[in-house]
Amino acid sequence: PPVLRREDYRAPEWTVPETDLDFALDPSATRVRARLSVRRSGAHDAPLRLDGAGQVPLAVSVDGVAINDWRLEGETLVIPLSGDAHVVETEVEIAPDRNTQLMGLYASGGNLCTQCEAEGFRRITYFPDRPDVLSTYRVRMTADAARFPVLLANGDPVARGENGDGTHWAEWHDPFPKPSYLFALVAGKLAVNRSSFTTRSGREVELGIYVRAADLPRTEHAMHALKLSMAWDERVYGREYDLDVFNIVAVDDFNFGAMENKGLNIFNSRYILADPDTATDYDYDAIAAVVAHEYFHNWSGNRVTCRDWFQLSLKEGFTVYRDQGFSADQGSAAVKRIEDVRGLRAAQFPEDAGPLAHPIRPESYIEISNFYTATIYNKGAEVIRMMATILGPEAFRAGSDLYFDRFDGTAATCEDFVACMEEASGADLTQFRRWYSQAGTPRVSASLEHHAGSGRATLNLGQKVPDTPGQTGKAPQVLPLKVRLFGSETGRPLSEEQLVLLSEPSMSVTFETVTERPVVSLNRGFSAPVVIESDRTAADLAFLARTDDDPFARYEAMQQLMLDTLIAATVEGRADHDAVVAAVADTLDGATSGELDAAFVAEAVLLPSEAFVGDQLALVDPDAVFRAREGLRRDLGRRLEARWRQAYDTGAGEPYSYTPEAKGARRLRNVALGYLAASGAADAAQVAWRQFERADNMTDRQGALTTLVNGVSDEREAALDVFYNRYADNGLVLDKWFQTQALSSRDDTAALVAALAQHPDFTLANPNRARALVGAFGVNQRAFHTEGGAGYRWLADQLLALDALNPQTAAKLLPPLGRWRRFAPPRAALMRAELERIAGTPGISKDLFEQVSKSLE
Ligand code: BAL
Ligand code: ZN
Repeated sequence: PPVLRREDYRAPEWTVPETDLDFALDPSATRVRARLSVRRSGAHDAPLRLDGAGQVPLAVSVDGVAINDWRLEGETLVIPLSGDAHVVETEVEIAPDRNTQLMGLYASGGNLCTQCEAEGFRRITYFPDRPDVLSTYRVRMTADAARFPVLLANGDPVARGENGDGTHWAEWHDPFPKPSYLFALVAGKLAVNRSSFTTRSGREVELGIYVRAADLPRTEHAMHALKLSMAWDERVYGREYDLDVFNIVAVDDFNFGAMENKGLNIFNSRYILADPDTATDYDYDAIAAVVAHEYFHNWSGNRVTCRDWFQLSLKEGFTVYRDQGFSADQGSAAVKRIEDVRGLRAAQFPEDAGPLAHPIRPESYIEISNFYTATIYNKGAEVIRMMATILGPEAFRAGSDLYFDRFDGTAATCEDFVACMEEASGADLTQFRRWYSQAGTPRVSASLEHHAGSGRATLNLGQKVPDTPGQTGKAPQVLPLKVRLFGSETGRPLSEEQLVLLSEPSMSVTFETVTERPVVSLNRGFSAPVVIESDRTAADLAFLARTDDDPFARYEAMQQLMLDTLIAATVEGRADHDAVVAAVADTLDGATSGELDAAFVAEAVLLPSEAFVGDQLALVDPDAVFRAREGLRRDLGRRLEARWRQAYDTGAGEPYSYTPEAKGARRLRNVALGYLAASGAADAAQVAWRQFERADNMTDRQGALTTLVNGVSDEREAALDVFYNRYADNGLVLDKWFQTQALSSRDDTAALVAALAQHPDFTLANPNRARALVGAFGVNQRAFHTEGGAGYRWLADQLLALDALNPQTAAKLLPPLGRWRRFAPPRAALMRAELERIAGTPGISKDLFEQVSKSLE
């Protein structure tokens, strides 16, 4: 398959100012008639080229006259045109119910819906399917009135009516020019939760969340989040909604989390449906974040879109940054930051260190679907965050206003965004731009010298950006590092917080009047997405974990202490747990005394994941990492048993409520339960079972199930049965049932997962279900790397089967196999062999081909 390169970008030869679509909807045979007004752009005599995929033209006409001098080049429809402006009409037939890729128009749960980003629109009709061709859309849908009573499309509804033959029709008009990837339609039997929002200029917006009738009671949280998002974007970014209606539809079969189609967001139902009985606190938070994210795209993505797909982070990085800000404002900003950094380290750091590493603005791709990555999204958000940190809030907001103002209604580039930030602030971001072109997680070395006599302390910093595939010998980047000194004797701050811009390979920062031995708090708030290598001792880290006034830095010191301990245990078999036990005890006491909030404490006392520990090692020994981590967990459980029981009992028996305090208490209780079980306490399974049985909410029920599933007990089997039977008709909760088992730390997880793939409720056709079992297994480091390579074989088999249905989802689940270089033989060889088997399978998709071939390079 061809490789597309950023440098090859050319402006479109033809534009399409207006698009009229007419759908005769039917699951097995939908007719699509498209009427495009096209205009020649620039002086050239090139024909009109329209992208298509999977269909053939049934009719083509120009200015109302049928033509037959069109041709197909591959799947591209080429139409010779003599003038500078024409009306081109095409007709095709497509079969939504045979669309298993879930790109274009497809069937889900008896309804019809679309997914067009990035290149799904070409599977619906012939069109210049690229984000820099913006068009206004008028859409008419005709369908069986009984089967598809609801007909929705982008924009505002214009008219609807009956045809007298059992069919009905509806027409929608979207006045905002948009690229084809934002097109959407939905037809089906759906109930609606209606509400409204008045914008700050007094515009009344009708809001609707469409779901299956039975799910209607589970839409309130999403509706609330939507209104909060609309108000937040007005207040924080000055962005107001622009149409008379804003609709959301939830569907069960969806490749992404959700999609920001103009005025008609389509969501994976897992990011809409919630009630206390079926959704965890984590689900509630994720729903609010995704609702906000899609809503915020109305400006950062829709009003200003991307010129080409190499600019994807322009809208995704910025929008993730925006949704993170929204979520931080809804509860504890510190806990939100900790969660985001945990997520970055779990998904993006390994990507940046592996065969699929790419800059946030990639230079090339084979299949753009493979670039909806943690790097584009989450590292992209970190890059925006660094700009905000460097410029300060006022200048950043001025830059964002300028960007929206200048590029409204157009397709822009990352460079346009950075240039607006420069213009509004007067800052020079020339070197900062390297964040867009260089992949890899920078490594920062830090050491602190103190001269007691002069009262001077010197912080020596160095940076190195590691080599990544295709990129070696990189130039230094601009790293904004927030630092502060604390006195190790008094615990007092010895300096203000300072923003250090490390832009050279090395630099020194001097602090005066440092009257006692200082300890440095570094990269506070995770101000730069880097790895810090410092000479701080275990005692220094324990000190910061206890005293730092930045909650993130406090968490970070604790994590580093745990990580150092786990690495020593893994590599040297040295199990000196004293410092960690003391720091965890202190932190738990902070919860008891009320000094620290429970949600923070729950995060702070969690050990780094096995995968993250593995990421620090030259070669990963999954069994040694597991043993080291379990050893520390057991020790923490045993030596602090009384404290865990106390934490567990705090707030026990309180009826469910969804407040930050109640959420924090549930989180800490479930962490405590995990440690209690790790300690080997004789009553742990009974305690978990009691929680499971009495729970009045999913957070507690699933927390108990997770603990039980990690062990061997009668309670485990009983809980799995009860859970399954209770939720047999709720797909989203069954996903949890599969996922919890796939993430289990039991020795026999690989075999249990293989057996679960034979369960009647398992299907690869539903992406959520595939991710719940196959995706979760791939990130269960110990289970996936079970000796002998059975896990590798099983994953490869699943990927090949899934690729035949849904290439996009299959390709996203490949990375665990691609990390073979990080493992010693025989694992590395076994993993490679499976990659080669996939690569050698005839007919694999270009999605999977790209991932597998890069992983083998
Ligand atoms: N644009 C794809 C889904 C999302 O990032 O919102
Ligand atoms: Zn997005």
